[in-house]
Amino acid sequence: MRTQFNFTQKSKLVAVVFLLAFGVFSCAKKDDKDAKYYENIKVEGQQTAELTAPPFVPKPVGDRAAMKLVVNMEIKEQEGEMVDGVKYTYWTFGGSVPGSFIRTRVGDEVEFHLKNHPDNKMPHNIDLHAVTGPGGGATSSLVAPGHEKVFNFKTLNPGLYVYHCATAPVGMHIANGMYGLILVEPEGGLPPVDKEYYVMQGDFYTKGAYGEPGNQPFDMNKAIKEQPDYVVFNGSVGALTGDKSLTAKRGETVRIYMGNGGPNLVSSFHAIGEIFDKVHIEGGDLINTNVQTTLIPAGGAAIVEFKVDVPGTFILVDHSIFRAFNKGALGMLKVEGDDNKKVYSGTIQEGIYLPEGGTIQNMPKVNGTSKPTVAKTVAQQISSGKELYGRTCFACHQGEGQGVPNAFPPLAKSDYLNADADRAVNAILHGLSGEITVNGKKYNNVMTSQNLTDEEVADVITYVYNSWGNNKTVVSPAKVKALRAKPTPKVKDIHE
Ligand code: HEC
Ligand SMILES: [Cu+2]
Repeated sequence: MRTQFNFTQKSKLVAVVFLLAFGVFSCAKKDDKDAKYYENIKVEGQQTAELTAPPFVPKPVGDRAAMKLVVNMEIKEQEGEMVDGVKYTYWTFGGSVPGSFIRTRVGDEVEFHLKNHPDNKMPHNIDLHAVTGPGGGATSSLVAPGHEKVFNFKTLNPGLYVYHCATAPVGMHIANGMYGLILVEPEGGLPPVDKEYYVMQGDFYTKGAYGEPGNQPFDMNKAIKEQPDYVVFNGSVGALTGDKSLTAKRGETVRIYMGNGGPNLVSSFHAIGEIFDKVHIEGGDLINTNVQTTLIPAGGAAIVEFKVDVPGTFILVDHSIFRAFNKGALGMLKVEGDDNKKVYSGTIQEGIYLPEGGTIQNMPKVNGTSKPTVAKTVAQQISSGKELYGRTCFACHQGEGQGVPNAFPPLAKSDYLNADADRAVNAILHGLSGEITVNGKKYNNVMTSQNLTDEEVADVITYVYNSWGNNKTVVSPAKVKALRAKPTPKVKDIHE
Protein backbone atom coordinates (compact mmCIF):
# COMPACT_ATOMS: atom_id res chain seq x y z
CA MET A 1 0.00 0.00 0.00
CA ARG A 2 1.19 3.45 -0.77
CA THR A 3 0.73 4.64 2.82
CA GLN A 4 2.86 1.89 4.29
CA PHE A 5 6.41 2.75 5.23
CA ASN A 6 9.19 0.72 3.81
CA PHE A 7 12.35 0.29 5.78
CA THR A 8 14.21 3.33 4.43
CA GLN A 9 11.23 5.60 5.02
CA LYS A 10 11.11 4.35 8.58
CA SER A 11 14.75 4.97 9.16
CA LYS A 12 14.33 8.47 7.70
CA LEU A 13 11.53 9.12 10.13
CA VAL A 14 13.65 7.86 13.01
CA ALA A 15 16.43 10.19 11.93
CA VAL A 16 14.03 13.14 11.80
CA VAL A 17 12.60 12.31 15.20
CA PHE A 18 16.10 11.96 16.57
CA LEU A 19 17.16 15.31 15.08
CA LEU A 20 14.07 17.00 16.47
CA ALA A 21 14.72 15.55 19.91
CA PHE A 22 18.33 16.59 19.69
CA GLY A 23 17.27 20.07 18.62
CA VAL A 24 14.93 20.39 21.56
CA PHE A 25 17.62 19.01 23.81
CA SER A 26 20.24 21.47 22.61
CA CYS A 27 17.75 24.35 22.89
CA ALA A 28 16.97 23.24 26.42
CA LYS A 29 20.68 23.23 27.09
CA LYS A 30 20.96 26.80 25.79
CA ASP A 31 17.91 27.79 27.78
CA ASP A 32 19.79 26.72 30.91
CA LYS A 33 21.77 29.90 30.52
CA ASP A 34 18.85 32.14 31.25
CA ALA A 35 18.41 34.65 34.02
CA LYS A 36 18.13 31.76 36.52
CA TYR A 37 21.48 30.36 35.38
CA TYR A 38 23.20 33.73 35.74
CA GLU A 39 21.55 34.36 39.08
CA ASN A 40 23.40 31.35 40.43
CA ILE A 41 26.67 31.69 38.55
CA LYS A 42 29.64 31.93 40.91
CA VAL A 43 31.66 35.17 40.83
CA GLU A 44 35.44 35.00 40.89
CA GLY A 45 37.44 37.92 42.23
CA GLN A 46 36.69 41.61 42.56
CA GLN A 47 37.58 44.67 40.52
CA THR A 48 36.85 48.39 40.42
CA ALA A 49 35.02 49.09 37.17
CA GLU A 50 36.75 51.23 34.56
CA LEU A 51 34.41 54.12 33.69
CA THR A 52 34.83 56.30 30.59
CA ALA A 53 33.44 59.59 29.36
CA PRO A 54 31.87 59.62 25.87
CA PRO A 55 32.71 58.96 23.07
CA PHE A 56 34.96 56.28 24.58
CA VAL A 57 34.16 52.94 26.16
CA PRO A 58 36.05 50.77 28.66
CA LYS A 59 38.04 47.69 27.59
CA PRO A 60 35.98 44.69 26.44
CA VAL A 61 35.31 41.98 29.04
CA GLY A 62 36.70 39.26 26.78
CA ASP A 63 36.36 35.74 28.16
CA ARG A 64 36.74 36.59 31.84
CA ALA A 65 34.55 34.83 34.39
CA ALA A 66 31.73 36.64 36.17
CA MET A 67 33.14 38.76 39.00
CA LYS A 68 32.28 41.30 41.61
CA LEU A 69 32.51 44.73 40.05
CA VAL A 70 32.63 47.92 42.13
CA VAL A 71 31.21 50.97 40.36
CA ASN A 72 32.03 54.40 41.80
CA MET A 73 29.70 56.92 40.21
CA GLU A 74 29.87 60.56 41.25
CA ILE A 75 27.05 62.98 40.45
CA LYS A 76 28.15 66.51 39.54
CA GLU A 77 26.00 69.53 38.72
CA GLN A 78 28.16 71.70 36.50
CA GLU A 79 28.02 74.44 33.91
CA GLY A 80 28.85 73.53 30.33
CA GLU A 81 28.46 74.93 26.83
CA MET A 82 25.50 73.89 24.68
CA VAL A 83 26.73 75.75 21.62
CA ASP A 84 29.09 78.73 21.26
CA GLY A 85 28.11 81.40 23.78
CA VAL A 86 25.24 79.40 25.28
CA LYS A 87 25.83 78.12 28.81
CA TYR A 88 23.75 75.40 30.41
CA THR A 89 23.86 73.88 33.89
CA TYR A 90 24.07 70.14 33.30
CA TRP A 91 23.39 67.53 35.95
CA THR A 92 25.74 64.64 35.23
CA PHE A 93 26.69 61.11 36.17
CA GLY A 94 30.47 61.29 36.33
CA GLY A 95 30.92 64.80 34.89
CA SER A 96 29.83 64.15 31.30
CA VAL A 97 26.65 63.99 29.21
CA PRO A 98 25.90 61.19 28.64
CA GLY A 99 27.27 59.84 31.93
CA SER A 100 30.21 57.46 32.34
CA PHE A 101 29.97 54.24 30.33
CA ILE A 102 29.75 51.11 32.51
CA ARG A 103 30.89 47.79 31.03
CA THR A 104 30.02 44.49 32.71
CA ARG A 105 29.36 40.90 31.72
CA VAL A 106 26.31 38.81 32.40
CA GLY A 107 26.46 37.20 35.86
CA ASP A 108 28.58 40.00 37.38
CA GLU A 109 27.70 41.12 40.86
CA VAL A 110 27.77 44.90 40.78
CA GLU A 111 28.36 46.89 43.96
CA PHE A 112 27.12 50.33 43.00
CA HIS A 113 28.35 53.38 44.94
CA LEU A 114 26.34 56.49 44.07
CA LYS A 115 27.96 59.65 45.43
CA ASN A 116 26.30 63.07 45.36
CA HIS A 117 29.02 65.74 45.36
CA PRO A 118 28.74 68.16 48.34
CA ASP A 119 28.65 71.20 46.02
CA ASN A 120 25.47 69.91 44.34
CA LYS A 121 22.09 71.39 45.18
CA MET A 122 19.71 68.53 44.44
CA PRO A 123 19.06 64.98 45.63
CA HIS A 124 19.43 62.34 42.88
CA ASN A 125 19.20 58.60 42.38
CA ILE A 126 19.77 56.08 39.58
CA ASP A 127 17.52 53.71 37.64
CA LEU A 128 19.57 51.27 35.59
CA HIS A 129 17.53 49.41 32.99
CA ALA A 130 19.98 46.50 33.39
CA VAL A 131 18.78 45.96 36.96
CA THR A 132 16.10 43.47 37.96
CA GLY A 133 14.61 45.09 41.04
CA PRO A 134 12.33 47.93 42.20
CA GLY A 135 12.93 51.13 40.27
CA GLY A 136 16.01 49.59 38.65
CA GLY A 137 17.86 50.67 41.78
CA ALA A 138 16.12 54.01 42.16
CA THR A 139 14.30 53.09 45.36
CA SER A 140 17.60 52.17 47.06
CA SER A 141 19.77 54.97 45.78
CA LEU A 142 18.16 58.35 46.55
CA VAL A 143 21.11 60.35 47.79
CA ALA A 144 21.39 63.93 49.16
CA PRO A 145 24.32 66.24 48.35
CA GLY A 146 27.40 65.20 50.33
CA HIS A 147 26.14 61.63 50.79
CA GLU A 148 26.76 58.21 49.27
CA LYS A 149 24.41 55.23 48.76
CA VAL A 150 25.47 51.67 48.04
CA PHE A 151 23.39 48.86 46.56
CA ASN A 152 24.15 45.54 44.86
CA PHE A 153 22.67 43.89 41.83
CA LYS A 154 23.39 40.92 39.63
CA THR A 155 23.33 41.31 35.83
CA LEU A 156 20.96 38.63 34.57
CA ASN A 157 20.36 39.67 30.95
CA PRO A 158 23.01 40.57 28.39
CA GLY A 159 22.37 43.73 26.36
CA LEU A 160 22.93 47.47 26.12
CA TYR A 161 20.91 49.40 28.68
CA VAL A 162 20.15 53.01 29.52
CA TYR A 163 20.53 54.32 33.04
CA HIS A 164 19.07 57.60 34.22
CA CYS A 165 18.14 59.63 37.26
CA ALA A 166 14.59 59.01 38.49
CA THR A 167 14.22 61.71 41.09
CA ALA A 168 11.14 63.93 40.85
CA PRO A 169 10.59 65.80 38.66
CA VAL A 170 12.04 62.88 36.68
CA GLY A 171 11.69 64.59 33.30
CA MET A 172 13.71 67.55 34.50
CA HIS A 173 16.57 65.43 35.83
CA ILE A 174 16.76 63.56 32.53
CA ALA A 175 16.40 66.75 30.49
CA ASN A 176 19.41 68.18 32.34
CA GLY A 177 21.58 65.30 31.10
CA MET A 178 21.22 62.60 33.74
CA TYR A 179 21.50 59.49 31.56
CA GLY A 180 24.10 57.09 30.27
CA LEU A 181 24.68 53.51 29.11
CA ILE A 182 25.57 50.26 30.84
CA LEU A 183 26.66 47.36 28.65
CA VAL A 184 26.16 43.81 29.86
CA GLU A 185 28.26 41.63 27.57
CA PRO A 186 27.31 38.02 26.89
CA GLU A 187 29.50 35.19 28.12
CA GLY A 188 32.74 35.30 26.14
CA GLY A 189 32.18 38.95 25.20
CA LEU A 190 30.96 40.59 22.01
CA PRO A 191 32.98 39.76 18.88
CA PRO A 192 36.05 42.01 18.63
CA VAL A 193 35.97 45.07 16.31
CA ASP A 194 38.56 47.73 15.43
CA LYS A 195 36.86 50.79 16.90
CA GLU A 196 34.19 51.19 19.55
CA TYR A 197 32.41 54.45 20.38
CA TYR A 198 29.77 55.72 22.77
CA VAL A 199 27.13 58.14 21.47
CA MET A 200 23.87 59.20 23.05
CA GLN A 201 21.16 61.51 21.84
CA GLY A 202 19.26 63.92 24.08
CA ASP A 203 16.76 66.77 23.70
CA PHE A 204 17.19 70.03 25.63
CA TYR A 205 14.75 72.79 26.52
CA THR A 206 15.97 76.32 27.23
CA LYS A 207 14.27 79.63 28.06
CA GLY A 208 15.91 81.27 25.06
CA ALA A 209 15.61 80.04 21.48
CA TYR A 210 18.42 78.09 19.78
CA GLY A 211 21.66 80.05 20.02
CA GLU A 212 20.40 82.79 22.35
CA PRO A 213 23.56 83.53 24.35
CA GLY A 214 24.15 83.54 28.09
CA ASN A 215 23.28 81.00 30.76
CA GLN A 216 20.04 79.43 29.63
CA PRO A 217 17.81 77.89 32.31
CA PHE A 218 15.71 74.77 31.73
CA ASP A 219 12.21 75.50 30.38
CA MET A 220 9.57 73.19 31.85
CA ASN A 221 6.81 74.42 29.53
CA LYS A 222 8.72 73.61 26.37
CA ALA A 223 9.65 70.23 27.87
CA ILE A 224 6.01 69.38 28.53
CA LYS A 225 5.08 70.49 25.02
CA GLU A 226 7.98 68.39 23.69
CA GLN A 227 9.41 71.34 21.76
CA PRO A 228 13.16 71.15 22.25
CA ASP A 229 15.50 73.98 21.26
CA TYR A 230 18.40 71.54 21.01
CA VAL A 231 18.58 67.92 19.94
CA VAL A 232 22.17 66.79 20.27
CA PHE A 233 24.61 63.90 20.37
CA ASN A 234 26.76 63.68 23.50
CA GLY A 235 25.36 66.68 25.33
CA SER A 236 26.10 69.66 23.11
CA VAL A 237 26.06 70.94 19.55
CA GLY A 238 29.32 69.96 17.86
CA ALA A 239 30.38 67.40 20.50
CA LEU A 240 31.21 65.05 17.62
CA THR A 241 32.30 67.38 14.81
CA GLY A 242 35.57 69.01 13.71
CA ASP A 243 38.45 68.00 16.00
CA LYS A 244 36.04 65.98 18.10
CA SER A 245 34.85 63.79 15.21
CA LEU A 246 34.97 60.03 15.60
CA THR A 247 37.77 58.51 13.52
CA ALA A 248 38.54 55.26 11.75
CA LYS A 249 40.75 53.96 8.99
CA ARG A 250 39.49 52.51 5.75
CA GLY A 251 38.81 48.79 6.15
CA GLU A 252 38.15 48.96 9.89
CA THR A 253 35.01 47.76 11.59
CA VAL A 254 33.28 50.32 13.78
CA ARG A 255 30.83 49.60 16.56
CA ILE A 256 28.73 52.39 18.04
CA TYR A 257 26.92 51.94 21.31
CA MET A 258 24.08 54.31 20.57
CA GLY A 259 21.65 55.37 23.25
CA ASN A 260 18.83 57.84 23.55
CA GLY A 261 18.28 59.61 26.85
CA GLY A 262 15.29 61.56 25.56
CA PRO A 263 13.53 62.74 27.67
CA ASN A 264 10.96 63.06 24.88
CA LEU A 265 12.10 62.31 21.34
CA VAL A 266 12.84 59.03 19.62
CA SER A 267 15.82 58.99 17.28
CA SER A 268 15.97 57.83 13.67
CA PHE A 269 19.67 57.12 13.77
CA HIS A 270 21.42 57.16 10.41
CA ALA A 271 24.96 57.47 9.06
CA ILE A 272 25.00 59.36 5.76
CA GLY A 273 26.90 57.29 3.20
CA GLU A 274 27.09 54.12 5.28
CA ILE A 275 24.87 51.10 5.78
CA PHE A 276 24.82 49.40 9.16
CA ASP A 277 26.04 45.87 8.47
CA LYS A 278 24.60 44.74 11.81
CA VAL A 279 22.22 46.25 14.32
CA HIS A 280 21.49 44.72 17.71
CA ILE A 281 17.94 45.98 17.70
CA GLU A 282 17.02 47.89 20.84
CA GLY A 283 20.28 46.69 22.38
CA GLY A 284 19.02 43.11 22.71
CA ASP A 285 19.90 39.73 21.13
CA LEU A 286 18.06 40.20 17.86
CA ILE A 287 20.48 41.16 15.11
CA ASN A 288 19.25 42.78 11.95
CA THR A 289 21.57 43.15 8.98
CA ASN A 290 21.88 45.76 6.21
CA VAL A 291 20.01 48.57 7.92
CA GLN A 292 19.80 52.18 6.67
CA THR A 293 18.19 53.87 9.68
CA THR A 294 17.51 52.38 13.08
CA LEU A 295 15.03 53.63 15.62
CA ILE A 296 16.35 54.34 19.10
CA PRO A 297 13.48 54.81 21.53
CA ALA A 298 13.70 57.33 24.35
CA GLY A 299 15.18 55.34 27.20
CA GLY A 300 16.52 52.76 24.76
CA ALA A 301 19.64 51.84 22.85
CA ALA A 302 21.04 49.92 19.89
CA ILE A 303 24.43 48.56 18.94
CA VAL A 304 25.31 49.33 15.33
CA GLU A 305 28.27 47.91 13.45
CA PHE A 306 29.69 48.61 10.04
CA LYS A 307 32.89 48.28 8.08
CA VAL A 308 34.17 51.51 6.56
CA ASP A 309 35.10 50.73 2.99
CA VAL A 310 35.83 54.18 1.61
CA PRO A 311 37.52 57.26 3.05
CA GLY A 312 35.63 60.49 3.70
CA THR A 313 33.50 62.18 6.31
CA PHE A 314 30.36 60.29 7.23
CA ILE A 315 27.71 62.35 8.96
CA LEU A 316 25.76 60.80 11.80
CA VAL A 317 22.27 62.23 12.14
CA ASP A 318 18.86 61.86 13.60
CA HIS A 319 17.10 61.54 10.23
CA SER A 320 14.23 63.65 11.55
CA ILE A 321 16.37 66.00 9.63
CA PHE A 322 15.56 69.47 10.96
CA ARG A 323 16.96 68.20 14.25
CA ALA A 324 20.25 67.44 12.51
CA PHE A 325 20.74 70.67 10.61
CA ASN A 326 18.91 73.12 12.87
CA LYS A 327 19.04 71.73 16.40
CA GLY A 328 22.42 70.01 16.61
CA ALA A 329 21.80 66.26 16.14
CA LEU A 330 24.78 65.85 13.85
CA GLY A 331 28.13 64.12 14.37
CA MET A 332 30.97 63.08 12.10
CA LEU A 333 32.99 59.96 11.51
CA LYS A 334 36.19 60.75 9.61
CA VAL A 335 37.62 57.83 7.73
CA GLU A 336 41.21 58.08 6.52
CA GLY A 337 42.76 56.02 3.79
CA ASP A 338 43.18 55.68 0.04
CA ASP A 339 40.25 55.98 -2.30
CA ASN A 340 38.39 52.82 -3.13
CA LYS A 341 37.05 53.49 -6.63
CA LYS A 342 35.51 50.03 -6.85
CA VAL A 343 33.09 50.89 -4.06
CA TYR A 344 32.64 54.58 -4.77
CA SER A 345 33.85 56.48 -7.81
CA GLY A 346 32.83 60.08 -7.21
CA THR A 347 31.06 61.74 -10.18
CA ILE A 348 32.57 60.35 -13.37
CA GLN A 349 30.46 62.07 -15.93
CA GLU A 350 27.39 64.13 -16.26
CA GLY A 351 24.96 63.88 -19.15
CA ILE A 352 22.78 66.50 -20.77
CA TYR A 353 19.32 65.00 -20.79
CA LEU A 354 17.13 65.93 -23.72
CA PRO A 355 13.63 64.57 -23.10
CA GLU A 356 12.49 65.10 -26.71
CA GLY A 357 14.57 62.12 -27.79
CA GLY A 358 17.63 64.16 -28.73
CA THR A 359 20.98 62.47 -28.53
CA ILE A 360 22.50 62.36 -25.09
CA GLN A 361 25.69 64.34 -24.98
CA ASN A 362 28.13 63.46 -22.28
CA MET A 363 30.63 65.75 -20.69
CA PRO A 364 33.30 64.95 -18.20
CA LYS A 365 32.61 66.66 -14.87
CA VAL A 366 36.01 68.38 -14.74
CA ASN A 367 35.23 70.16 -17.96
CA GLY A 368 32.33 71.91 -16.29
CA THR A 369 30.92 73.69 -19.36
CA SER A 370 28.01 72.20 -21.22
CA LYS A 371 28.42 73.99 -24.50
CA PRO A 372 30.65 76.64 -26.01
CA THR A 373 29.26 79.97 -24.89
CA VAL A 374 29.47 83.54 -26.03
CA ALA A 375 31.00 85.62 -23.26
CA LYS A 376 28.30 87.30 -21.20
CA THR A 377 28.34 90.88 -20.01
CA VAL A 378 28.47 91.40 -16.24
CA ALA A 379 24.81 92.42 -16.27
CA GLN A 380 23.90 89.18 -18.05
CA GLN A 381 25.97 87.17 -15.57
CA ILE A 382 24.17 88.84 -12.68
CA SER A 383 20.76 88.19 -14.14
CA SER A 384 21.39 84.46 -14.77
CA GLY A 385 23.12 84.25 -11.40
CA LYS A 386 20.08 85.70 -9.68
CA GLU A 387 17.83 83.11 -11.26
CA LEU A 388 20.19 80.32 -10.26
CA TYR A 389 20.46 81.65 -6.72
CA GLY A 390 16.70 81.42 -6.41
CA ARG A 391 16.83 77.75 -7.42
CA THR A 392 19.84 76.53 -5.39
CA CYS A 393 21.39 78.75 -2.72
CA PHE A 394 18.20 80.44 -1.56
CA ALA A 395 16.97 77.44 0.46
CA CYS A 396 19.82 77.80 2.93
CA HIS A 397 21.23 81.31 2.58
CA GLN A 398 17.76 82.92 2.23
CA GLY A 399 16.28 85.42 -0.23
CA GLU A 400 18.30 88.45 0.81
CA GLY A 401 21.44 86.48 1.63
CA GLN A 402 20.72 86.99 5.31
CA GLY A 403 21.25 83.31 6.23
CA VAL A 404 19.72 81.53 9.22
CA PRO A 405 21.25 82.27 12.63
CA ASN A 406 23.51 79.46 13.87
CA ALA A 407 22.79 77.27 10.85
CA PHE A 408 23.54 78.97 7.53
CA PRO A 409 25.96 81.90 7.36
CA PRO A 410 24.91 85.15 5.68
CA LEU A 411 26.15 86.01 2.21
CA ALA A 412 25.00 89.64 2.62
CA LYS A 413 27.96 91.83 3.69
CA SER A 414 29.84 88.60 4.53
CA ASP A 415 33.44 89.34 5.53
CA TYR A 416 34.29 85.70 4.84
CA LEU A 417 32.96 85.98 1.29
CA ASN A 418 34.48 89.36 0.53
CA ALA A 419 37.94 88.42 1.82
CA ASP A 420 38.64 85.65 -0.69
CA ALA A 421 36.87 84.90 -3.98
CA ASP A 422 38.83 81.68 -4.65
CA ARG A 423 37.75 80.31 -1.31
CA ALA A 424 34.11 81.18 -2.05
CA VAL A 425 34.26 79.47 -5.45
CA ASN A 426 35.90 76.42 -3.87
CA ALA A 427 33.07 76.25 -1.33
CA ILE A 428 30.57 75.97 -4.17
CA LEU A 429 32.69 73.49 -6.14
CA HIS A 430 33.73 71.20 -3.32
CA GLY A 431 31.41 71.96 -0.42
CA LEU A 432 32.42 73.39 2.93
CA SER A 433 32.38 71.92 6.41
CA GLY A 434 34.01 72.53 9.76
CA GLU A 435 34.09 75.69 11.81
CA ILE A 436 34.17 79.03 10.02
CA THR A 437 33.59 82.56 11.31
CA VAL A 438 31.38 84.93 9.34
CA ASN A 439 30.90 88.50 10.59
CA GLY A 440 32.09 87.51 14.06
CA LYS A 441 29.71 84.55 14.39
CA LYS A 442 30.87 80.94 14.32
CA TYR A 443 29.23 78.33 12.08
CA ASN A 444 29.98 74.66 12.11
CA ASN A 445 27.72 73.02 9.61
CA VAL A 446 27.89 71.34 6.24
CA MET A 447 27.41 72.85 2.81
CA THR A 448 27.35 70.12 0.20
CA SER A 449 29.14 70.70 -3.10
CA GLN A 450 26.82 72.35 -5.60
CA ASN A 451 26.70 70.45 -8.85
CA LEU A 452 27.00 73.39 -11.24
CA THR A 453 28.91 74.13 -14.44
CA ASP A 454 31.79 76.61 -14.48
CA GLU A 455 29.55 79.20 -16.07
CA GLU A 456 26.80 78.69 -13.50
CA VAL A 457 29.26 78.97 -10.62
CA ALA A 458 30.70 82.15 -12.12
CA ASP A 459 27.26 83.66 -12.62
CA VAL A 460 25.87 82.83 -9.20
CA ILE A 461 28.91 84.02 -7.26
CA THR A 462 29.07 87.19 -9.38
CA TYR A 463 25.42 87.82 -8.54
CA VAL A 464 26.16 87.30 -4.83
CA TYR A 465 29.17 89.62 -4.97
CA ASN A 466 27.07 92.28 -6.68
CA SER A 467 24.19 92.14 -4.19
CA TRP A 468 23.44 93.08 -0.59
CA GLY A 469 26.42 95.38 0.07
CA ASN A 470 29.15 92.99 -1.12
CA ASN A 471 32.35 94.09 -2.88
CA LYS A 472 31.26 93.72 -6.55
CA THR A 473 33.86 91.12 -7.53
CA VAL A 474 33.26 89.63 -10.98
CA VAL A 475 34.21 85.97 -11.44
CA SER A 476 34.65 84.54 -14.96
CA PRO A 477 33.93 80.95 -16.03
CA ALA A 478 37.64 80.64 -16.94
CA LYS A 479 38.59 81.43 -13.37
CA VAL A 480 36.19 78.76 -12.07
CA LYS A 481 37.58 76.28 -14.58
CA ALA A 482 41.11 76.95 -13.35
CA LEU A 483 40.09 76.45 -9.71
CA ARG A 484 38.21 73.26 -10.54
CA ALA A 485 41.33 71.82 -12.15
CA LYS A 486 43.27 72.19 -8.90
CA PRO A 487 43.07 69.42 -6.30
CA THR A 488 40.23 69.68 -3.76
CA PRO A 489 41.38 71.74 -0.76
CA LYS A 490 42.06 69.25 2.04
CA VAL A 491 40.04 70.71 4.94
CA LYS A 492 36.86 70.83 2.95
CA ASP A 493 37.05 67.10 2.60
CA ILE A 494 33.41 66.10 2.79
CA HIS A 495 32.45 63.20 0.60
CA GLU A 496 30.98 64.55 -2.60
C1 HEC B 1 22.06 72.97 1.90
C2 HEC B 1 22.32 74.30 2.36
C3 HEC B 1 23.21 75.20 1.49
C4 HEC B 1 23.07 75.50 0.16
C5 HEC B 1 22.02 74.98 -0.80
C6 HEC B 1 24.13 76.40 -0.14
N1 HEC B 1 24.89 76.64 0.97
FE1 HEC B 1 26.48 77.90 1.09
N2 HEC B 1 26.79 77.34 3.01
C7 HEC B 1 26.00 76.49 3.71
C8 HEC B 1 26.59 76.26 4.99
C9 HEC B 1 26.03 75.36 6.09
C10 HEC B 1 27.77 77.00 5.05
C11 HEC B 1 28.76 77.05 6.19
C12 HEC B 1 29.61 75.79 6.20
C13 HEC B 1 30.47 75.64 7.44
O1 HEC B 1 29.97 75.86 8.54
O2 HEC B 1 31.64 75.28 7.28
C14 HEC B 1 27.85 77.70 3.78
C15 HEC B 1 28.86 78.59 3.44
C16 HEC B 1 28.90 79.32 2.28
C17 HEC B 1 29.87 80.35 1.99
C18 HEC B 1 30.99 80.82 2.88
C19 HEC B 1 30.49 81.54 4.10
C20 HEC B 1 29.85 82.91 3.87
O3 HEC B 1 28.78 83.16 4.46
O4 HEC B 1 30.39 83.73 3.14
C21 HEC B 1 29.59 80.82 0.74
C22 HEC B 1 30.31 81.90 -0.01
C23 HEC B 1 28.43 80.08 0.27
N3 HEC B 1 28.05 79.17 1.24
C24 HEC B 1 27.84 80.27 -0.96
C25 HEC B 1 26.79 79.51 -1.46
C26 HEC B 1 26.23 79.66 -2.77
C27 HEC B 1 26.66 80.71 -3.78
C28 HEC B 1 25.27 78.71 -2.90
C29 HEC B 1 24.43 78.38 -4.13
C30 HEC B 1 25.14 78.04 -5.31
C31 HEC B 1 25.21 77.98 -1.65
N4 HEC B 1 26.15 78.50 -0.81
C32 HEC B 1 24.31 76.96 -1.39
C33 HEC B 1 24.83 75.89 3.28
C34 HEC B 1 24.36 75.92 1.99
CU1 LIG C 1 18.87 63.63 39.33
